[in-house]
Amino acid sequence: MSIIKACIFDLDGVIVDTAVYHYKAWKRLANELGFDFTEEDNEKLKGVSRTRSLELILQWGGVTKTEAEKEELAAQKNEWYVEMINHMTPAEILPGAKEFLLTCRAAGLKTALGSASKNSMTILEKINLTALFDAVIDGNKVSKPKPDPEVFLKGAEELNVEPVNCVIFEDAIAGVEAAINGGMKVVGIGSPKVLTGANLVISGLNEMNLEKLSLL
Ligand code: B16
Ligand code: MG
Repeated sequence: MSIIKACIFDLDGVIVDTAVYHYKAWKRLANELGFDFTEEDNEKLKGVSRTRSLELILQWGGVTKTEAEKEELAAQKNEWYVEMINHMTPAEILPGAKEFLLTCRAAGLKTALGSASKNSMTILEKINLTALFDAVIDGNKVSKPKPDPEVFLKGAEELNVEPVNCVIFEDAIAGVEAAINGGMKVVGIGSPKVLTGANLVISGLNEMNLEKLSLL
């Protein structure tokens, strides 16, 4: 058991399901390049950075591109993605996420976002949750992708809380590993078969409460 002073949340798959929009935009790009990929393949892109996602997709399609072309393709995908997230509303917040954030804050716990996405601020504003985070660490502030713990360690630092007193909420295996690598507690959101190594696995934040937090 440890004393939890802060909760750090991943965005996609924990607070909102932006994976559907990422999938639509990447699929459109792949289709324009003359190939397709499945929703099952899309699972492998969760929590993975934009650059790395593009590399994986090009590999699946057997397509080779120069660095300059890759930059253009990533920018095109992001343009389509941003068009979609600009239409997001608070109705898209995943069940229990807002309630648990409020519970944490009412209990005096600090809250932060720890996401790979460079679009996190836009999403938080669209879903009207910006005010519930004491710190936002996203793809614009980190150089090393998960499973490197950089994103979460920066979150702990900005909150002025020791890593050992932080719990991370993550849906991707690379994110669970990042939390462990940072010496933090981790609650996996998804399947216990996939998120091995997490201290607790739940299907969504609607299953989380302060009692479960105190038992970590
Ligand atoms: P962007 P998370 C991740 O968000 C997504 O799961 C992943 O699919 C995406 O490629 C990545 O953000 C980068 O997003 O293109 O908006 O910078 O799960 O770390 O909140
Ligand atoms: Mg995620």
